[in-house]
Amino acid sequence: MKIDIVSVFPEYFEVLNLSLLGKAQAKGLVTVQAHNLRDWTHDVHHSVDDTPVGGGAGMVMKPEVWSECLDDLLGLAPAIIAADAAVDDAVADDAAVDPSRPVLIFPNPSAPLFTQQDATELSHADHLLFGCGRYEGYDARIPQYYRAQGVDVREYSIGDYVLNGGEVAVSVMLEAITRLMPGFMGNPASIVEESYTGGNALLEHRQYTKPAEWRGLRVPDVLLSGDHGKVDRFRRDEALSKTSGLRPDLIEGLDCTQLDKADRKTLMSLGWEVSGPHPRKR
Ligand code: 6GU
Repeated sequence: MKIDIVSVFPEYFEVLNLSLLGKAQAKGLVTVQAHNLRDWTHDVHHSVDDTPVGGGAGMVMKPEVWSECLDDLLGLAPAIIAADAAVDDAVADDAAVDPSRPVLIFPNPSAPLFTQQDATELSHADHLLFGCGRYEGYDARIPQYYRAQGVDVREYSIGDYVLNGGEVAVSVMLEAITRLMPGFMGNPASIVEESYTGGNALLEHRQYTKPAEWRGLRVPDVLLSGDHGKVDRFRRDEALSKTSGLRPDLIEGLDCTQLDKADRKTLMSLGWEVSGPHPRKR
């Protein structure tokens, strides 16, 4: 997988050379290149932003600088969109990735939330290009234009809070995406078990290691029993009750046909109705 990142703070991404992503780069699994947007400016001040049309606070990133940069990185020639062209402004954030098409991703606090499902989808791409906005954002015509050029353009927020720029969001998304690539993780089974994975996303059960007793606190006896069936049931029930309390929205998204008899019993004891297609709070 080839990953390009465009930012006015490319040094921020030096952290990506550390840890597992650094190892994946050394193994040749991914190449990550961070580019400085200002390298595509022509004025003495290397300016990348301008005041918002229509007024308001802050600055907006200029389309001309971005287009010179993105045309270079995507190997596209400049084009003019016809005045009567139907420009698709839809935010196609959850379509399947076609590995032969580059995916252009803009972090944006006003976009749909980035989820594990998006990370899984994007882990199948051959070329990801991230454009980090700063200040109040970027000119809305940039994603519009590249969509019109046939690029798979996506915009994502990483949560309901505001960051100063897209850099942190890009490093979050990259970590979520790259760890799902085949060959990245030492133990792929740990991905299957973790929270948010698969169609039946639940928060993960609690974990313990040895010693069985530490400072007066004991590991639950069932985990020491050696009875794998009982251990699995205990963990599954804990995942269900934890999710029911902290993230009822995830319980509402479960497919009832995927629940076994014991799951249903546990959910009913937690106050859920499980006779329909999805659980409903009683
Ligand atoms: Cl993707 N960008 C910024 N600037 N702030 C955010 C965000 C993204 N997601 C949540 N907050």
